[in-house]
Amino acid sequence: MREVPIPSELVNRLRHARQVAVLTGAGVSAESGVPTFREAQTGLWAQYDPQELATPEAFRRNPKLVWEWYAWRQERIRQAEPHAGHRALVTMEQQIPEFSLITQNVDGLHRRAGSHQLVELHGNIFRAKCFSEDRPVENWSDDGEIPPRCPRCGGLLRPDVVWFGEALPAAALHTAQHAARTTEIFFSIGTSTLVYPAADLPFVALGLGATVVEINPQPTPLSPHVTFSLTGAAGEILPALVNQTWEAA
Ligand code: BV8
Repeated sequence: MREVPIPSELVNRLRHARQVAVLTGAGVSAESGVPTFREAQTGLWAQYDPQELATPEAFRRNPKLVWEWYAWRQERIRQAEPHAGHRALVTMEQQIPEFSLITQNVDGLHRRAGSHQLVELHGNIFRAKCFSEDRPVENWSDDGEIPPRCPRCGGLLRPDVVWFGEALPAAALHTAQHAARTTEIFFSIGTSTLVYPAADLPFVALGLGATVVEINPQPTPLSPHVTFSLTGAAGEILPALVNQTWEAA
């Protein structure tokens, strides 16, 4: 497959950069076969709008339905593999002195690919917490009840992800905002730039004079403002970017 040509000015800036921050969204997992948030849900879940299900109100109203939706998503993610785009970000982390990978994705694919400097802004679908205590739960007895119950207080378990209307984990958000304020180059990859406060991060970097690069097959509210707009799939563009910046050096 012909490699996508990367603007030489971007290659030059990336080669000499000390600090790089990357924000990823569901589009980075799309080529691993994990549907994006905006893609229609399939089968049993086609009738539900994710933004309706990913809320505390939905869980209070029907905890079994919400727990089963996440179990279905976990199963799809278990069948997925990180792709060359995820691996290109691992190479970037190895090449850049101060690198931050901030993800909105809850699927854990960056960690499976080998990324370490990772900030999971919206939690992780494979972790559970007690809905009553709002504290993590590692193990619980599987007596068939759905959702399972907290071994400490008997409250219902829920996925350890950030639902709409819920605050992001303070430490993760603080780290992400610091990275956006101090970075030389900010990449916004595979995100519709619609969900706040994550969607604010590229604009913070832009406002402070960072080079902002967007990688997305579609335009987003960020697109008119970026320094470089690479139109296409993360799984194609990221390996080309890494090859032309470091391998070809
Ligand atoms: C909060 C986890 C307040 C759950 C998710 C202004 C300021 C602050 C808040 C708000 C605000 N306005 C509105 C709000 C409320 C809300 C919000 O932003 N709503 C939007 C819809 C307007 N925000 C919140 O509720 C947040 N909480 O603000 O709380 C608060 C503060 C203090 C105290 C109490 C309360 C919480 C938001 C987090 C919600 N949780 N996920 C789960 O997964 O089940 S969000 C979820 O949707 C994902 O995590 C992701 O972040 C988001 C979807 O966004 P994307 O990742 O961008 O994915 P999407 O499908 O939209 O787009 C895919 C993109 O990829 C597309 O652009 C496509 O073109 C591209 N693409 C496709 N294929 C590829 C590709 N790109 C590259 N390569 C490809 N191959």
